[in-house]
Formats: sequence, structure tokens, C-alpha cells
Amino acid sequence: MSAAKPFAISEDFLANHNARLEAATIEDYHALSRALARRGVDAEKLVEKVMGFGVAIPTWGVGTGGTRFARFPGPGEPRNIFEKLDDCAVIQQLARATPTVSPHIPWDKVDDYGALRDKAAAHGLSFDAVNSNTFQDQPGQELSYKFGSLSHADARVRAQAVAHNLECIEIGRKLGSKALTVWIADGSNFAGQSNLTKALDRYIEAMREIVAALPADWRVFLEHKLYEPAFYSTVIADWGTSFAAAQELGPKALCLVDLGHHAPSVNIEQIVARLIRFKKLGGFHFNDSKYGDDDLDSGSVEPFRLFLVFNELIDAERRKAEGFAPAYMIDQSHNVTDPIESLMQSAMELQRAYAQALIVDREALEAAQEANDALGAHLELKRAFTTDVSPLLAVARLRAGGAIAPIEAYRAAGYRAHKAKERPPVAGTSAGIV
Ligand code: PSV
Ligand code: MN
Repeated sequence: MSAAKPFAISEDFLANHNARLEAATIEDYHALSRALARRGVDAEKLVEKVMGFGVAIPTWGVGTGGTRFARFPGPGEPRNIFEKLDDCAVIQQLARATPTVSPHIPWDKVDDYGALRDKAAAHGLSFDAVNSNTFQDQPGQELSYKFGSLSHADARVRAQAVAHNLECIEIGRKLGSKALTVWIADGSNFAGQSNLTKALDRYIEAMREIVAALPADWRVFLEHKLYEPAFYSTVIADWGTSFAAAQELGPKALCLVDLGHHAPSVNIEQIVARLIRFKKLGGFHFNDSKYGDDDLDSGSVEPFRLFLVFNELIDAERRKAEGFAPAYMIDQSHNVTDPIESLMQSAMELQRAYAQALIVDREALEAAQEANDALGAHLELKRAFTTDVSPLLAVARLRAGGAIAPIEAYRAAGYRAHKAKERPPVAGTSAGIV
């Protein structure tokens, strides 16, 4: 590897790229502002809200992902967490919606977490929830997670899994994080393989130890998932189990909704509304899916569903729902795209859904609901959803110092080609999810 300074997109380059698009963008923004004003919506306030929107990038998302069949690495992939942070910084530089990073331990383990925190800070980034990993065995690990972790029949395996989560909390403290996300792959593949009740009991007991070790200002997010890798039963399979466990575990335990972790056609926005109602919505892993846990890019398959989720979030925000402070994180696997492009596009789709949900006429919606005007209520949502807020998002990015057109700017800058030269692949690089 060359000792030269790693390539970065210069502010001059960005300014020149923006300059060519600025006049048309402002013109479109003014037209949109006028249209919104006729509906009583102040575009300037929306721009401010959009500028305040942030979603965390998953460190594992900047490497090319894969399936259980294969992974096709892309050029110039980051080879370690420091290079991953460089890529996260570009995403934030151009799209201005991702000021935080969600790390995964042990994938992002280093010797010096102070250096990692400093590197992130130098990029203007900070750390969101730390994700633990007891769904894989690590080299040199004493006991295997093949038959489970926090719910394992063997107390020694459970203790090892608890210890890993405590280590994640310690690492998170050093990184300035304030939350731990726990997803377990525990479950069974055969009817009768596992005692369904005892498995959950053991999980809750193990989680109690983790909750007890949380610093006072920390939260733990329980992530449910219907199936995979367990295909007959999963210990934390659905939001009901997650919610009940979080109730037993107390106020620091909240539920995390990964959009791909539900049965097909389940009403995710209603799950979100329920969790808000019970003060147990901790956060999200955003992605999109058509069949299962596809880990496709946010908003790429079902943008209307994403909008409906944000509609519930804005509804809660407006009525100042008690305990409502969800953490927003992306959790995707980029198998066929440049991960940086996918993450910028996803962050912008999330901002889009957020802005569209903000322009719903809530008084008109409520009036229609109260009058049992089913179509009228639906049309209020559709009016917001079909509004093209792109110029508004572009202006928010421009004012925040980002790119009017992030993907075009990224391509024109040749970032990936530079990284391909700087980062020759090394054997054993574990980029992405396989
Ligand atoms: C599991 O499918 C999951 O959604 C969990 O959040 C993991 O931590 C993540 O994917 C990465 O594999
Ligand atoms: Mn997830």
C-alpha cells in the first residue's frame, strides 16, 4: 500500500459539481415551495427538518455483501474499520444524512478504540448502537454457537455469549455509543429439537445480566427476526415476543424493527404504531425486501410502505408520544452495487419518506378519519406520498455543504477507481455479509 494520503473528494470539486446544477435546482425548489405554500406547508421549515434528519450507516454495509451462495467482491473495498470509516465519511460528505456509524463486534474489533473514535471525529462522524454477534463462531472461541447463544441449553455457552455482549458495551463506551443492539440467531430446525418455553426463559435470564451491565444512560435494542438461520422456530421471532421480553427486562430494553424481519405482507407500520403506543420502540434497521430478509436497499421495492412507517413516526413526534426517541440505522447487504452509492441512495430515500410524511395534512387526515371517509383519508396520505420532494432534499443537502446530486458527484470524482489502486485486496478480508 502506498504511504500517500488516501484520496478524498475535495471541496473545490464538490463546489464545481454543484455550481453546474444549482440554478435549475433552486428554480425547481421555488416551484415546489409555491405548490406547498398553497397547501399551507412552509418549505423552508421542511428543509430545516430534513437537514436535522440522520440515520446511522452500518460499518458492514460499506463492504460488498453476498448471499450464502457467493460473494462477488468489488474493487477498492475497505479492508479494515479505518478504511470503512473513510467510506462512511464520503457518504456523509455528499449526502449529508448519515452523521453516525453503527459498528459490529467482532467484525470491527481494533486494539485502540481511542484511535477509532478520533478517526471518526476527524471525519465529523460519531458512533451509534453497537451490534453484538453471537451468531458466528470466532477463531479461537472456546464454545460454539452452533446450537444457540443466549438461549443455549448449556449455561457455559450462555455465559460466553453474555460476556461477549458485556465486552460490546465496554467497546461502545470507548467509542461514545449509548446503545447495544442484540440479535440472536437462536432457534431450531426440527420440531422437538428445542423446548420452546425453556429457550425463551434462558434468553430472558441471560439478557437480564446484559441489562444489569448497561451504563445508566444506555439502552439495549432487542432485534427480532422471523426465521433464518433457524427455519423451524426462532427464539425472538416476532415483535410480540420482543415486546414481552422488553417488558420483563425493564425500561432500558426496547424493541428494534428491522424491516426485513417479518412474515410476508405483515403490516409493519402497525407494528411500529403498537411499539410506540407501549413506549417500547427503540429503533430501526432500515432496508427493503420482497420475499424475506432480502436486505435490499431502503425504498427500492416498497417506497409506499417506507412512507407509511414514517407516517407513524411523524404522527408520534407531533403528539409528543412519551418515550419516543427511535434510533435510525440502515442494515443492508449490497451485493450488486457499489455500497457507497447504495448507502447514499438509501439515506436519501429515507429522507424522502421523512419529508413526505411531514407534509401530510394531519388535520385533514384526522377529520376524514373521524368522518369515516375512508377514501378521503387515504387520499390525504397519497397526496403527500406522490409529492416529488426531490428539489427540497437537494436544497437541504446543498445548504448542509453536501452534493446536489450525490451519486453523480461520486462517480465524476472517481473515488472508487482511486480506492481500487490504494486498496489492493488482501486475503481474508471479511467485508460485508455472507
Ligand atoms: C440479522 O439478519 C441482522 O439483521 C442483524 O441485525 C445482524 O446484526 C445484521 O443482520 C448483520 O448480519
Ligand atoms: Mn438487522
